[in-house]
Amino acid sequence: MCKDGFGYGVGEEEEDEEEEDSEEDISAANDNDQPRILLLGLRRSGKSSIQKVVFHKMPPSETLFLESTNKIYKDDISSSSFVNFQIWDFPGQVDFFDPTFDYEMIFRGTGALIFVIDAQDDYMEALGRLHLTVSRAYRINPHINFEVFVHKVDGLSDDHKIETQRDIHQRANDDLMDAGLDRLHLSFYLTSIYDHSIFEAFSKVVQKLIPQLPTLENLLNIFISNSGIEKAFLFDVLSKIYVATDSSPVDMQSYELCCDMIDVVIDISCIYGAYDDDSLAIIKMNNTTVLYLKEVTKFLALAIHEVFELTQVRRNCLEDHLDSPKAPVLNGTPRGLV
Ligand SMILES: Nc1nc2c(ncn2[C@@H]2O[C@H](COP(=O)(O)OP(=O)(O)OP(=O)(O)O)[C@@H](O)[C@H]2O)c(=O)[nH]1
Ligand SMILES: [Mg+2]
Repeated sequence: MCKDGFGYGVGEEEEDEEEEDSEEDISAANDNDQPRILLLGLRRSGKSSIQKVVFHKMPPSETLFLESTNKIYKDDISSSSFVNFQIWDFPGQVDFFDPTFDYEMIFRGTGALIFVIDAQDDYMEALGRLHLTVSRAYRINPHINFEVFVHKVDGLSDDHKIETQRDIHQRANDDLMDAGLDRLHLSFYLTSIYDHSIFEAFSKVVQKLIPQLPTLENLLNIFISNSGIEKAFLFDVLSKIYVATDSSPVDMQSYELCCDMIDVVIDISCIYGAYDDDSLAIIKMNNTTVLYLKEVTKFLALAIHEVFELTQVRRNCLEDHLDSPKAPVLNGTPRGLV
């Protein structure tokens, strides 16, 4: 198990706990220093759906049957994922004055706070809650990354999406200015569990928590410039979060193709054998697009989007690059870089 994966704390192995009682659990959780990502927002905004779809491969349509969360649900994903952190899914309408929740302790160990707003609903109440939540958390820990998911945008037209994000952005920042919290920075994302936008947004949230990101980006830049390929992603296989990519702009289509490829490879591995150190897959889409997936560690894979025809010569050349000692990140665990 890759217990010493990325993250700014190395956690102890924890038992896979399902639901837990707040007071006791929170103090226990504070005993380890795994970075924490909190999911907060009003009831039915989509927090549990996000956590289930991204980290537990739940099909989006099944989230219709999720019950309302009534206790903090802590999900330690480090045993099945490269990235070493916990996701805490909160009940909607948390009461900051409830003495059983020690928010001071919770926010102190938090790396990112994701506030989910249902964009298909009236968001005025959510904005009030967002302000209360982030201002309280910021006073306790100003180093938290504050992320706002303008969620369920699948039901909105493109124009409506942009306008909703702009309006939420404007109102939330006005509220912060009025409260003298102009140094509190909020990042906004348009998300839906019905497409890849939720994985993209989560990737960006997670990347901010990876101190080695510039090194990884640099290595991927060197890799693509030496091999002449279009785009390379380093993926956390379980969640399809990309831990790093080269610095050329991310085109959603390349990302989606690489995500779909991971699904295909994992499905085939499940049927015909384990996904292991030597796993390698090449999918030729048409004459100009080739996808290439190379296992790096048990939890990490390098996905490459190639827009030239992959001849045998070119394939040998790519494989040489992948095995080159000049590309340690692609040729063993990136932990050696830390
Ligand atoms: N259209 C759409 N519906 C979504 C999306 N995400 C979640 N939902 C639906 O929103 C409803 C509420 O989802 P939950 O994940 O239970 O919401 P929650 O924020 O965890 O709610 P509480 O636990 O009560 O706080 C479910 O019916 C989901 O199917 C989305 O991206 N688009
Ligand atoms: Mg929930």
